[in-house]
Amino acid sequence: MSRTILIEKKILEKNDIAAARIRQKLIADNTVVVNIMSGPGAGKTTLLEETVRRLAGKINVGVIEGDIATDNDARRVERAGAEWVVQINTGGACHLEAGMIERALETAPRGMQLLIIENVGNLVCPSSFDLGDDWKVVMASVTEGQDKPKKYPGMYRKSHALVLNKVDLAPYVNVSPGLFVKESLEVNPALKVFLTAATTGDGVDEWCDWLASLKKRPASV
Ligand SMILES: Nc1nc2c(ncn2[C@@H]2O[C@H](COP(=O)(O)OP(=O)(O)OP(=O)(O)O)[C@@H](O)[C@H]2O)c(=O)[nH]1
Ligand SMILES: [Mg+2]
Repeated sequence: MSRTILIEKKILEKNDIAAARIRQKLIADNTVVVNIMSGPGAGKTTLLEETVRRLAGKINVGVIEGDIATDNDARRVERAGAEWVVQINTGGACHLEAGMIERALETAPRGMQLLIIENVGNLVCPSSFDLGDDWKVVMASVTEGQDKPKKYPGMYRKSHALVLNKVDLAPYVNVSPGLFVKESLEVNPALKVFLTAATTGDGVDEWCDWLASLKKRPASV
């Protein structure tokens, strides 16, 4: 085995051990963990702001924000009313790792029902790292173009749901949301699909209903 592959294998093994510890820790409170991944700027934080506003008073939601730099996203979600938010700055790494989530959880309150993790904006690396999550969500925006699901299939294959955002812009960028969804389902037919315009709120209620209905998945799945 070449040295590069060996090092990559070791990094992923270390990550998996930390992810297992996270699952063990969160099982006590039955906290459902959702990992949202997308390319930069698809609208993750905008959707989270709307989500936090809608779920306030119904579900106890915590948020972990992942970015290379700045705490802008944590401040946005906090302003929207999130009870517990932590910003992770990776300092250059293009994805979150389980060890980072473990450290962030040290200050988490008890009784969190839903933990939403916004991963670093990147369509490739984040899906390789288990964060102790129960549900993985790939978010895309129509402005990326409908060829992206097949060009970046890994994240689509590993996800349970697709949020196709910025549908309000579809007429201006010559993209068909229906075709985008079709291309996505050809990569992963099991994806649960949401069409949203996070800035206008379109489709966000359906997304929030789904989040509120989620159960923890067995650790082995
Ligand atoms: N027209 C339109 N603009 C949107 C929509 N959702 C988000 N935006 C805009 O897209 C830009 C990026 O949104 P963010 O929510 O910061 O995206 P993000 O995925 O969190 O970005 P990173 O965390 O940097 O990867 C902002 O200017 C938003 O106002 C939408 O549904 N329609
Ligand atoms: Mg963001």
